[in-house]
Amino acid sequence: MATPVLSVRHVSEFAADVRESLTKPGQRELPSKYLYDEVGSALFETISVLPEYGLTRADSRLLRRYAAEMVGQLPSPVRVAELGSGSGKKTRWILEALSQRQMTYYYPIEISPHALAACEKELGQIDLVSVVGYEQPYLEGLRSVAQGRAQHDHLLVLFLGSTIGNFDRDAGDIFLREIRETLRPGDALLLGTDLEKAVELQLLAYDDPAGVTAAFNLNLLARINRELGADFDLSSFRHEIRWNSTDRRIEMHLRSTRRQSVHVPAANLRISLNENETIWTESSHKYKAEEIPALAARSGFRCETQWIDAEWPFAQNLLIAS
Ligand code: AVJ
Repeated sequence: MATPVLSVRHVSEFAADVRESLTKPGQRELPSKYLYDEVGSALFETISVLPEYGLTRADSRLLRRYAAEMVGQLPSPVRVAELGSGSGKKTRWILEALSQRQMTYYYPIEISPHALAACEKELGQIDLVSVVGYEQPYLEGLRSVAQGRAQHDHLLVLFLGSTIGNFDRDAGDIFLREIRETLRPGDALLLGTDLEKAVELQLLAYDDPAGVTAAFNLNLLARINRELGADFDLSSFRHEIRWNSTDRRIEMHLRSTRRQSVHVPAANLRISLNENETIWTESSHKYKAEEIPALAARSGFRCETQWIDAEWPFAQNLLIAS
């Protein structure tokens, strides 16, 4: 439960991160993990049903179609931890397949209390599945789960939805290595990665005509207004999407349409933005299926199997800790 002390810690961490990223020399930024408050999570749920954004449907399709095959390649007994479960909808297939062979323990790790509650509700009703949520950052939660298991229990870590794509490539490598350090040989990581596709499709997926992604992006400023007492004028910012072909990633920005100053009282911060200056709010790296085995090897895993969606290029990669 969120005690007052905890929420003070959350607010001050949020304020410190906003302050640091908005005052970066050169390009201003905001950390993408803050896109997911209650409003942002609901907007993302809507994005995931847009015809232009095939990523989430491809992810779920692969899990639904191949759950039995995936589970067949896991050690036994195995407990499941998920990093950033969101609503947990697409995890159902894996849990149902596993519960055919054993009592299944599922640990969603999620910093959004609202998403965590939705996930516990959605998946807590499956027979022979026990759900214990951790409202913690990914690695802290994973360490708690790993330390709490018995000697003979293996772990399956789920890192779905191409969330790895939000990390810069170097940071992604480091993050996988940190996951690996919490695991024992034979433990598994199911990693979802969105694959490179035609640039027009990628741009449209992040700049949908109905403007849902624009609202998702702008909500980050609205959240800073709500939680940190800031005075961002949302009508003076425009959603902007770029394809960075060098780093093979979509970049999401908010462009200031006029010269303006902004006050963020809880972060003790005042900034002035030039006309056309942008705040960089998210990167979504795209992958080639062939680069995953090397990525796995660099972080102490071997890539056992890849399942690729034919309709929307996306890969589920089953990595086994070496
Ligand atoms: C939830 C990280 C997979 O990067 O595609 C969707 C978030 N951002 N539209 C992504 C997102 C804009 C998304 N992930």
